[in-house]
Amino acid sequence: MDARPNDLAAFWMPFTANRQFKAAPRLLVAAEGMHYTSHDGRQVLDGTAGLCCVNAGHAHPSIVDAIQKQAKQLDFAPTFQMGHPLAFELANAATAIAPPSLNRIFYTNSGSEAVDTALKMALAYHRARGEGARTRLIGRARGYHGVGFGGISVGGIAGNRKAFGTMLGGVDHLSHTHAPEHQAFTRGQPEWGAHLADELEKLVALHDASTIAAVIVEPLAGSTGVLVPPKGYLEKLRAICSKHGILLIFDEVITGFGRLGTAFGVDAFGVTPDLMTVAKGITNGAVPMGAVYSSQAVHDAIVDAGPEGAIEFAHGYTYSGHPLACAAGLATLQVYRDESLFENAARMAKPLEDAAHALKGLPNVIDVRNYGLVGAVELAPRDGKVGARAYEVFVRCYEAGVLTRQTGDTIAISPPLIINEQQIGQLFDTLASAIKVTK
Ligand code: PXG
Repeated sequence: MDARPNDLAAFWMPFTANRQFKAAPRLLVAAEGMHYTSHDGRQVLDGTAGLCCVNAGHAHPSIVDAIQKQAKQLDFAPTFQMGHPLAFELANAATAIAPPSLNRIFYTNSGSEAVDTALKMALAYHRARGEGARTRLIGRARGYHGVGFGGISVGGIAGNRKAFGTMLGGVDHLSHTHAPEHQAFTRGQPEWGAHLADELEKLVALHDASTIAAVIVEPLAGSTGVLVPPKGYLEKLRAICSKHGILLIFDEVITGFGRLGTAFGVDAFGVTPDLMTVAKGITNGAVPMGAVYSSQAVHDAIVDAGPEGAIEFAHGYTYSGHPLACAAGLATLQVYRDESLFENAARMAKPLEDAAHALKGLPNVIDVRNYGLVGAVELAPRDGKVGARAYEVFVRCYEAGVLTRQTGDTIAISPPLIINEQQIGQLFDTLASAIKVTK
């Protein structure tokens, strides 16, 4: 057998410049609290909570303990026509911290699966109510909803769509809300842009409401480079959806579980959707899990339809409600509560805002955006080489002991919710130094 332990060729890496990475790899070998350990033995401050998922910090003892115990107790149990107690317990605990109207939850294994599940729920809901012509789905430019065919269809990032053919038919998009000429260097929510939600009325006029199933947006767009919703924008979307019987889906895969200083974006912005997708922070990233929160109205319309004894919603995954994920999820929610981590995120939001906006005036910095524990510093792109400047800044930060995320020419920051002011200082000082020396 050819084991090739140090050969990097076989692993085809996701969302990675494979050739570039394998020429100069960055490997993480351990993690605890706010830090990773790199393969060359350095401590690296985690400015991104892994990929926005390790909200309670790495290797939290009670989460580790819960997973270990569960692996021994019940490694796997089906949730198709069977059940196990933890799946119900987590459903109760997870709905208890959500808006009261979102009191049903369906498990998936990732954010992408949660999105595709929510889109299918929307279609099934209208069909069950005798409005089966409502099949059109509306997303938004620059939206990121994972990588399933449903998610890339409603998503709005060209690079994630262009190689994959025609995707789902019957999809339309709203404009994104980013307008630097009106909003650059805004702290928190921009004043300008609520009117962009009126585009939904135009799409209703074009297609007729009777053909539209749902609108899906991230309350705060993450992957595209942190776009904070303009004041009044989400409220308008909600009102237009309600007026026309269109379901509103919030994709809270990043914004859920404390990222914005509240349990969900719903709480931060005071707007409640009919369906809400989550993942990442639900288990602190320790075991893969995603979920869709549903209103009782959507649930009941589907589940109460059809004959007794028939499967109402022909959808699910082998690992929906996996025991290890449920154990991790229950322990994670307990840690969030016991350690008041959403409150700490809210407390640290202002220091993060101040530290981020202090970078205004550095070379090539064209915008700074922030909300809760999410920050973004956008750099001017180099001629013909979008992303190259920010990539160099990202590598410099990593070499100087701070992990950031690069998306296009934006450096995004989304640290674990346990971060303190001194670590926020280290993070942004390192970022500032990297920006200063990057031509
Ligand atoms: N919806 C949203 C809003 C997301 O941010 C997904 C769906 C897909 O989740 P899965 O679990 O299928 O990857 C995401 C994922 C980043 C970053 O640094 C964000 C994501 C993934 C990787 C990196 O911004 N979001």
